[in-house]
Amino acid sequence: MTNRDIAELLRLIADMLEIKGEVVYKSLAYRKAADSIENLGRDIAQVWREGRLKEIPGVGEALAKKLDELLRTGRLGYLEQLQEEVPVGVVSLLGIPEVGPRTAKLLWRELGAVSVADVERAAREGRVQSLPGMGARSEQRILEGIQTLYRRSKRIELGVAWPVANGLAAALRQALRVETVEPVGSLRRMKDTIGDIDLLAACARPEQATGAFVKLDGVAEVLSHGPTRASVILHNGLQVDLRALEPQHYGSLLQYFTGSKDHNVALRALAQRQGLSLSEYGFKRGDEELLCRTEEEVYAALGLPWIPPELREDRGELKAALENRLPKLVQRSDIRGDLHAHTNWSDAAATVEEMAQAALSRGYEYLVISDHTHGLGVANGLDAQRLREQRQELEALNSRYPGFRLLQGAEVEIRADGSLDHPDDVLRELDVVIASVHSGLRQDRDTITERVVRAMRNPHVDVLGHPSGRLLGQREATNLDLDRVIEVAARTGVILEVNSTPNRLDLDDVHIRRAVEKGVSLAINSDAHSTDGLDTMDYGVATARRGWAEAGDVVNALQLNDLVARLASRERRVEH
Ligand code: DGT
Ligand code: CA
Ligand code: CA
Ligand code: ZN
Repeated sequence: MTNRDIAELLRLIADMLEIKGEVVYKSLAYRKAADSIENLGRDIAQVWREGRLKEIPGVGEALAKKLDELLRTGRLGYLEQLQEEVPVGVVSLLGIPEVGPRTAKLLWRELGAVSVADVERAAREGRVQSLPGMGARSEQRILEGIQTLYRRSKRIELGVAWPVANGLAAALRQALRVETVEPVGSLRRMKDTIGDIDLLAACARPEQATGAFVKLDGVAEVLSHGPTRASVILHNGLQVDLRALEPQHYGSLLQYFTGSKDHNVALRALAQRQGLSLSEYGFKRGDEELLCRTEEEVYAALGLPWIPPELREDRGELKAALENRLPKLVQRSDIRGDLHAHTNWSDAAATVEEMAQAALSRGYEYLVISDHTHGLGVANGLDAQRLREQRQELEALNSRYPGFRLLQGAEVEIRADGSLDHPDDVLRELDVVIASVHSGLRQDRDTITERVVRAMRNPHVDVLGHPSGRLLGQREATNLDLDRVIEVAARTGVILEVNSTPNRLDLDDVHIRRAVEKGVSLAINSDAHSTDGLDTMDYGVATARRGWAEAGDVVNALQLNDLVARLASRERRVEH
């Protein structure tokens, strides 16, 4: 058990004591001990082995006995006894702003509420206002508190959290005049959604970092503030945790707080097999301590190469590292162009020329203009005649920008029966055909899978756009059988898109990995609807990296000529 695990257990006990209505100093004592264990600066298991638990501030005789039981057996009789009296669900009511221990107890005893949902239902039915000491106003405040809680507990998109976290990190670097402030946790692993933002800072006086952090612009509420850690809520509702420490531990802490938890558990087990104990503070072999200033040193101590954060999900990365066959992940700098961008020919604002200039300024060699087709009901979808007109504009621009090439594509709707929105003789004229599903998303598994597979068998279809159709936080993926799609893509040479729009990130990391294993090509596309939209490419590249993709798996890492040849070869491979 880590210091943090134990601190959380002690806080749980404190919450339960408060709900039971025990004298206040008891729960305060548990909270104080939790704080000092968390800020100990050493692995508590080590302190325990040295028989020095009672030297921890706030830990007396009784608590030392409980900690000993916990560290020895992994269980705590006292907690189990409390849990028989107070259901854990009642503790979760404390998460509602406006609900303290007294109210939680009332809601539980009088209404039988053991979850936030129970309280919400009771409040909506007007059953809360009639409780002793409550009224219509307090009932309303509880309902509002529940909405705030739901907003806070919702995972947020990587694309929303990333700029916020980097802005905070930059502000903190400036305030402290130190270089080492970094996002860690799921954000550093570039997960598609983020529970909360974690930052890590190294400086000689950690309390200066936490002090500056809670005063940053954008902080709405300080949840906790100690010498080495602090948590705040920003005005936009995001929670941010900061850990600060002295530079000599930085590598170990960076590794620990990057996670994932599962990766760390596996890494600790590997260390143990080598006779080393690994904690957030460094390694130990017997009494000998090994501090790591850099993350490379942490992995090197176990005979491993450094593992990119995107791979740290305990999905085989340690085995691959041990066998020296980690993938050489695709990088942003490998990307030579974008195969999916919209213009004011259909539903976006920018002109073709503005998009071309934006692509050029990002160092691209090519850009595919892929506006929507006419059948989609999207404002201004292109018919065959307008596609020909657009082609002329692209060619005129191509002659003005040597060394850069606009290609003509279209994002063609896959109709409910799997036919496409344009006939073959129109599709044949296009450089790149992206086929996507935007309507009829609720078809059953067989129907939608056959529909998409039929479209993939059309020899003119090059790319399957945002295959799963998910919209993060908004809409689940369709019933499409992605494993079958991956199989068909492997056979037919259809390229699967990694759509980089932050609320899509579709394919996701798991399916990218399966596609890569089957030799399927990917196109990492922004699906930009504005010039700035091209920059979402970063999130798509990160997602592809989480799926173990290398540059060789990605068609828009190809030079223009090779890309054109790859697209041409596709028609010859199709089964009929
Ligand atoms: P999230 O916030 O849900 O998107 O996911 P993470 O991975 O950012 O998780 P978070 O914020 O709870 O913790 C950040 C990192 O700290 C996590 O990736 C690994 C480490 N960590 C956190 N809690 C624990 C724990 O209870 N045990 C262990 N071993 N590591 C933890
Ligand atoms: Ca986090
Ligand atoms: Ca966190
Ligand atoms: Zn699109």
